[in-house]
Amino acid sequence: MATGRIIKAIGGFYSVDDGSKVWQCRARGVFRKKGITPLVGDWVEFEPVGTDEGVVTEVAPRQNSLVRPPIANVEQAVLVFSLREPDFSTLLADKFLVHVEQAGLEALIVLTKADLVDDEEEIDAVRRLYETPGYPVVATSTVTGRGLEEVAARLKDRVSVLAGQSGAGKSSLLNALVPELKLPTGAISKKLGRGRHTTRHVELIRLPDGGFVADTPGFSQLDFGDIASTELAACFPEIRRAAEGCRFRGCLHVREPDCAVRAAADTGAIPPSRYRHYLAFLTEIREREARRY
Ligand SMILES: Nc1nc2c(ncn2[C@@H]2O[C@H](COP(=O)(O)OP(=O)(O)O)[C@@H](O)[C@H]2O)c(=O)[nH]1
Ligand SMILES: [Mg+2]
Ligand SMILES: [Zn+2]
Repeated sequence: MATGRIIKAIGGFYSVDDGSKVWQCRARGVFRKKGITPLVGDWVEFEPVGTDEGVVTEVAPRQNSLVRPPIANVEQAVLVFSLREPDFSTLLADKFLVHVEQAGLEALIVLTKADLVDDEEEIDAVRRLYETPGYPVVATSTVTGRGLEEVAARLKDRVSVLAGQSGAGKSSLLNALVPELKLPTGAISKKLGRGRHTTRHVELIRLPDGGFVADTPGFSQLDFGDIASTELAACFPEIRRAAEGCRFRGCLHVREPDCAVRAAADTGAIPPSRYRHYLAFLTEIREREARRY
């Protein structure tokens, strides 16, 4: 009996990485009966057949699993935002962060294209903004090499999924971390068309220093579809903490009396933009809930 991690799944075939080599496995029929589909990211037991094939016999309990992309045991979301082309948007960043929190993942914010920014203070301001909720921020450039070592260190020995809008620099960043990858970037990747990419299987890419990154972007839909208005505050760590001081348990931190969140936003202890985005997302979610009931 051997153990490993599924790094690729195509049509009932699973590539299982045992730490030193990759085995081509099928899954035992019992999984189908039990309603278990092995996922990329799963830790499994398998029975070797010959020198490089095998049969998956056991799937270890999952820490978590994402639906899109379908991956198990992801630990970290790497949110990739460009500082320029397009400009950094705190609204977009906060939207992604809510989805990361909802999925129960840790977040790492990677700012790309730092070579296009003249004023270093702009980067420091983003770093300070996300210190309050507690998200690490790394400024990078694939042109100058800035920040790449720190990103590699933060990805080491973990399973991460990249997220971020098209053009943010995700493929460029992956190419810089894993040189033999040679993913298409920029104009070339757009020319290849979406169809090819959206129908692709999910695969975990092994990082040179250890750890894996999913090769498909996570959180492609940012519509708050599965977040309830009562759950939103918990997706902002600094609001979640401040809410312990609110007078009412069900406080939504809008206009309720003795709201500790609103008080903290007034003093700046909660960054004003974060509180503003909380209110904007809350409105969006409540409108959806009103339509539904
Ligand atoms: N100046 C500069 N341009 C970059 C950097 N990273 C990516 N780009 C450019 O940004 C565009 C989009 O990059 P790409 O990696 O394809 O983004 P993706 O859509 O998120 O995968 C391409 O034209 C890249 O050459 C960077 O650090 N500095
Ligand atoms: Mg890309
Ligand atoms: Zn409150």
